[in-house]
Amino acid sequence: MGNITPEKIRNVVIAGHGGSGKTMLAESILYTTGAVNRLGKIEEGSTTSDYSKDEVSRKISINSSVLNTTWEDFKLNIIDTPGYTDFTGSVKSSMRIMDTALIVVNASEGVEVGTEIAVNYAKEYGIEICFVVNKLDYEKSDFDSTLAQLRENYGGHVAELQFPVNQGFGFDSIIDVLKMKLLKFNTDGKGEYTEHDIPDALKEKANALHQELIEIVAEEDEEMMSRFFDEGGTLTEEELIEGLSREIKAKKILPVLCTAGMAGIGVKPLTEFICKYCPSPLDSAPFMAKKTGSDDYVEVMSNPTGEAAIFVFKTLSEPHVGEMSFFRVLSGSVNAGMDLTNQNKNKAERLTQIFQMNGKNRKDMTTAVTGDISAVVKLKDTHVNNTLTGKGLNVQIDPIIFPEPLIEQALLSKQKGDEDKIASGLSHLHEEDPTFLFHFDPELGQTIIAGQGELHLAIIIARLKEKYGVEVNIVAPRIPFRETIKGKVEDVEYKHKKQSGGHGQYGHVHLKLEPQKRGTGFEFANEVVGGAIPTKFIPAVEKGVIEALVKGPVAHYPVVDVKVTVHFGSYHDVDSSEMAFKIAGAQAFKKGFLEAKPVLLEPIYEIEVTVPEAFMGDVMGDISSRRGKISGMDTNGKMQIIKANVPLSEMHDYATKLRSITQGRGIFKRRFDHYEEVPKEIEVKVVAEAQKEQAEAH
Ligand SMILES: Nc1nc2c(ncn2[C@@H]2O[C@H](COP(=O)(O)OP(=O)(O)OP(=O)(O)O)[C@@H](O)[C@H]2O)c(=O)[nH]1
Ligand SMILES: [Mg+2]
Repeated sequence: MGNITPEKIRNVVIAGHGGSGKTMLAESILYTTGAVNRLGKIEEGSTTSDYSKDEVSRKISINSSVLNTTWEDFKLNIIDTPGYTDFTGSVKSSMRIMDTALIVVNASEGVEVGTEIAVNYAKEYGIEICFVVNKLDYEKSDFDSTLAQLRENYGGHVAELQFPVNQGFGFDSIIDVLKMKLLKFNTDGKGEYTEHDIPDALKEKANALHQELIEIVAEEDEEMMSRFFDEGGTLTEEELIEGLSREIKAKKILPVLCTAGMAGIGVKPLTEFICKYCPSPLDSAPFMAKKTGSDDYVEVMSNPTGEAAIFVFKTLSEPHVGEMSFFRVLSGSVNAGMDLTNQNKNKAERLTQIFQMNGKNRKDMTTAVTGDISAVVKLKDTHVNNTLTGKGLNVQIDPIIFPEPLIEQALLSKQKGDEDKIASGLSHLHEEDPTFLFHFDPELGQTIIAGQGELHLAIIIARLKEKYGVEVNIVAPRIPFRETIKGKVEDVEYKHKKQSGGHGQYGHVHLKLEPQKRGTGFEFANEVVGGAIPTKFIPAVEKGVIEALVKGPVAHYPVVDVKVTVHFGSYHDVDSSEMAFKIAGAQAFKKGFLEAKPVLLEPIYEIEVTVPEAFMGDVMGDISSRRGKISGMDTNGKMQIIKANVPLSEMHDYATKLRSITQGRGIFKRRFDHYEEVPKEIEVKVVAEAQKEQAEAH
C-alpha cells in the first residue's frame, strides 16, 4: 500500500458488553481484509488482540489492543477494548482518540450495562456511534427485540441499515437496505458473500426502510430534496452515500448493522460501511488544548500540513522491548528520528522508531500522518495524557479523566526486603493502567492499592508476580476511624511532679474540653489569668495536647473536633520546664477525654448506584444491610439512580456484590462524604481489636 492520506484513515474503537464478541469481530475484520492469514480463536487463545498471558488464560479481554488493516485504499485503525466493567478505563481512553465507536451488542442479550457504558463514553467525547448486532448465528438471537431496545434507549434515529434473514443456527443471509440486496455468506469464516435480489416476502420491509433513509437524507438538504422529487422519490447511490455519510457524521443517524463475527458473516460489508460512511480524522472535532504555561484554551485542528502534535493515550511495558507509548497524530505528521517536545514535562524526546501495531506484532513505519495511530518505544519521560509537539506549537491536550477507584485493598509483602521492588512494580503498573492507584498510608501503616474491582486488582497482583517477581498477600484495608467527644468537661487537672535527685520536674495544668462541630478539627485556647502558668509555657501545653491527638485515648485513632482550653495551673521557679508542661498537657487531655463521653467516628461514603428498575429492591435491601441510608433517588432513561450514605467499613466487597446482585448491570461511584459516630456494638469490637494490637505490639 502506498502513502496513506488522512482522508483515507478510519479510526474505530470496538466497545460493548463483556463477551459480546468484540475480539472475534476484530479478528474477523483482520482476517477478511488479509491483515492476518489465520483466523484466531478465543478458545485457543490465538487472537491477535487477546495475546497477553492473563487474557489467554481467562478468555476475556483485559487490555485495549491496537490493530490495523487496509481495505481498498483505506487504512483502518482498530482498538479492541475489554467489556468487563473492571477495565472501562481503557474503553474511555480509546474513545478519546478514535473517531467512530462500533458498539457491539449481543443479539441474544440486547442492551446490557456494557452497551450503556460504551454509549455514554462515546457521547461524552462526541464520537460517532455505530451499533453492530453480533452473534446472530446463536440460536437464541433476537434481532427485533435488540433493535427495539436500542430504539427505546437511544431514540428514533437508530437506523436499521441491515436486518438478518435467517438468524440463529445456520445464519448466513442479511438484507442490506442501502444496497437493496440480499447478501449470502459462505460460512467458512472467510467472509466471502454473493449478492442476490431481495426475496418477495422481504421486499416490502426492505423498501420501506430504504425509503425512510432516503427521506431522512433528502429532508436535510434542499437541493437534494428537489432532485428527490424530480427523480420520482429516489436518489442515486452516490447521493445516498454522500447524504447518509453527512447525517451519520452529524450524529443524526445511529446506524445498526448485522454480524456473526466468528463466522465472518456481515464483516466485509461492515468494513466497507466504515470506510464509505464513517468519519475520517479530518471530520473529527478539534481537540481542546491548554496553551503550555497559561490557562488559555485553543483548538488543535486535524491539520495535515500543520505543526506536528501527538497525544499519548496508552503505554505498555513489554519484556525485551521496553516501554511502548501509543499515540494519535493530532496534526501534522511525524517521522522516525524526529525530535519533539513533551509539553507536559517540558522535555525533549526523540521518536527513534515508530511502529504500526497489530496486537503484539509491530511493523516499522517511516511516517505517521494526521489521524494515524502509531507507537514508539523508549521515550524517556512520557506518560499517558502527554502531548508532544514540534517547534512553535506549545499546547497540552485536555487529559483523559479516568474513572475513580471503586475498591481498595491492602497489600502485604510475603518476603521481607521486597518493599522497593514492590513499589517500583506498582508504579510501572500504574503508568500502564491509570485506573490502578496505590499509596502508602502512614496512618494505617499499610500500602493501599485501589482499582475498579476485585478482578482488576487480582490481575495487578498477578502481573506484579509475573513481571516484577514479587509475591504479595491481600488483606482488607484498616478503616481510618477517628475519636472525638460528645460531652463537655469544665475542669480536668494534671500535675506532673518529679523529685528525683538534682533537677526536679514540675508542670501543673487545668483544662476544659468541649466538643466541636463535625469537621472543624482541633482548637486550642488560653484563658490563664494572673500568670498562674507563665506565658512562655503555654505553647508547651498546646504541644502536649497536639501530640496526644495523634493516638487517641480510646483506640489509638486520631482525635478530631475538640476544643481544649487551658485555664489554670501552677509552676515552680526552678523545676518547671517546657517538657514538664508538655507532659502535663498531654496527660490532662487524655484524662479529660475519657471523662467527656468519648466516641469513635467512622468515614461515611456517598455512593451513587445506577441499576435497571428490576434490581432496585435487591440493591436497596443490600444497602440497608450495610448500615447505609438512602439519601435520594432519580432516573436516567431506563435506569434508576440511588444515592446513599454508607460506612466505609461496610463497603469493602461492594463492587463485587453489586455486580452479582444485578447480573453485572449495576454500576456505582463513591466518594468520601463525612465522619459519623460508630454504633456502640461496633465500637466495642474496634476498641477490643485496638487493645489486642497494642498488647501484641508490646
Ligand atoms: N456463536 C458465536 N459465538 C461467538 C461469536 N463471536 C464470539 N463468540 C464467542 O463468544 C465468546 C466471547 O467472544 P469474545 O470475542 O472474546 O467477546 P468479547 O466481546 O471480546 O469479550 P470481552 O473482551 O471479554 O468483553 C467466545 O467464546 C467466542 O468464541 C459469534 O459471532 N458467534
Ligand atoms: Mg474481547
